[in-house]
Amino acid sequence: MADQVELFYAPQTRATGVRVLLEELGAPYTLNVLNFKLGENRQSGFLAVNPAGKVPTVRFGEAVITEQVAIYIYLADLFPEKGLTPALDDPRRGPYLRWFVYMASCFEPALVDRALKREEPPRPMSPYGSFDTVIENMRAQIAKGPYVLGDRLTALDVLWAMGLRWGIMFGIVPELDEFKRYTARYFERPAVVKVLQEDQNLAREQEEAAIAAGIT
Ligand SMILES: N[C@@H](CCC(=O)N[C@@H](CS)C(=O)NCC(=O)O)C(=O)O
Repeated sequence: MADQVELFYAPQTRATGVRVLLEELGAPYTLNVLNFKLGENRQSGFLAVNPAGKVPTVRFGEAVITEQVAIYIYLADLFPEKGLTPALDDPRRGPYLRWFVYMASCFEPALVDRALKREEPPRPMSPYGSFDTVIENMRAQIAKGPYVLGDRLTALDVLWAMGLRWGIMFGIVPELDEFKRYTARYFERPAVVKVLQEDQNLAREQEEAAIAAGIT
């Protein structure tokens, strides 16, 4: 078995949250940083790993894992002793999976439709119901707090704190008090502070490399 998780990475993307999770887990990892501005995610080397050309992508031994939700679940399970995942027989396991999948199957599609000003699909056909329902479901769950699963910090909180923060920053998710309190509390954690700081440096370096290559 490999001893390092390899994370294909670009700063200020969904991969940022995965790196925060790796820090939270104290996992040994290497970053394989791609500069989107230089099109490095569209080059054959990376496309052979993930034909979608997207990050986060993780390689661990022979296993390649794409889709951020799958990656979070996989990594938290890989290091169960860190306590960020409920065990298979823990009653919280079901809700844990529920709120992970809700990100990919409801929250993100609802946000994309809203961001692109697309009409919501008719309710019976919509995978997420309505944008307002998605926001209210998350608000109500987070209001129970202090974490998504109540009194226990899990890998879910990395995903949701990052997702809600980005959604608010882009003006798509409403700035509800519950979301602001929740994300502010999570963003004080050393793992997030460290990764966001390093992301700023990486983003600057990538911008400079693009300018040097004549791409603006
Ligand atoms: N369904 C994927 C989406 C990943 C995704 O869209 N990643 C963006 C960065 S946040 C990306 O790699 N964009 C580059 C591109 O598509 O060219 C997931 O959940 O991980």
